[in-house]
Amino acid sequence: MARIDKRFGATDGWIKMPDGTEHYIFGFVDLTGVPEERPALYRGRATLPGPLLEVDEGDEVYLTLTNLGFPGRPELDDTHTIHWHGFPNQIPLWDGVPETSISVPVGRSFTYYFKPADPGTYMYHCHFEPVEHIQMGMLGPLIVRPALEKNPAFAGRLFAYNDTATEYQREVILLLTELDAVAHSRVAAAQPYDWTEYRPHYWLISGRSYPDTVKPADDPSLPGQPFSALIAAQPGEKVLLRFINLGYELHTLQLLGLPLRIIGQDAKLLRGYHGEDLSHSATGLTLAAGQTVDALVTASRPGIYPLYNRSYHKNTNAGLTFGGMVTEFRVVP
Ligand SMILES: [Cu+2]
Repeated sequence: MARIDKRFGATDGWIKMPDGTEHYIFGFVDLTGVPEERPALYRGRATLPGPLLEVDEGDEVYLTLTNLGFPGRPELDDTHTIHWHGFPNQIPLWDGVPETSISVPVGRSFTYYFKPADPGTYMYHCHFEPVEHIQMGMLGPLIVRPALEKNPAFAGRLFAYNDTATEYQREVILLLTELDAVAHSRVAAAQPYDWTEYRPHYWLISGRSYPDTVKPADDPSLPGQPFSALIAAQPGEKVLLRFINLGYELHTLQLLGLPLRIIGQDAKLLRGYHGEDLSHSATGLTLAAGQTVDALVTASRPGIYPLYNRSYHKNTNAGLTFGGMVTEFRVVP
């Protein structure tokens, strides 16, 4: 365990869809290590999703949030927070629910403290006007790595949980959201939007719509969407897929050709009261909004295996071309 000091900025930005359209977002940027005179240079550079927050079980995490304001909406003085969704040990002051703690005004900073006790896959999001701020992009993945990895007997090996049966060689985060282009354009133009009329046009994995999902991380054509959703492995490797649903819809995903072993849900290893192994084999999985699922897949033989949303109307870019919540699992020798 160690002391971890991180700093995120809250600001706005733009993302692109494969059809060439651009969409205004709110979001976070990583300011960790940025000199004190420079954070303002990160205004307008939010990414979707926000930076990966990755810590070890037992770490003492100090996460400072600086509100950089919205260059695209300079009149909007919304405050922001960081809420660690599904974290059971939080003190209300640092839980990020603005009604019961503190939210951060433009130009100010606040430091959150977390001491993670339970490994697994989580998510964080802003909790100020959350219906708007989450859909606008103020969200990101959060991973707590198990203490087992620090055991000298297992040096250099990777585990999802404190159980040797959860060993893997590669991991991919698949963070699911949707995008209502009308809502985003109305927010960009400072117009009201009735969120009960939410109706997505794009379905995203880690901020991207297929075929952009399989482009590499930090692809220069997608500066606001730095995360790749391509799953690439060599034959025989075990791949941990960390599914996170931070959209507002229920999503059912299917992987064709390679069985999934569902080992964890909502940052809990699937074990019964008496330690029974409740992990199970599946061809697909369903995630409600706010849920996470950990699945192990053995890359048993070479090939390209599609991972896609079983609701076929979500396999599209705005209903015009094939795309959407689709990616590829490539097993290459
Ligand atoms: Cu916010």
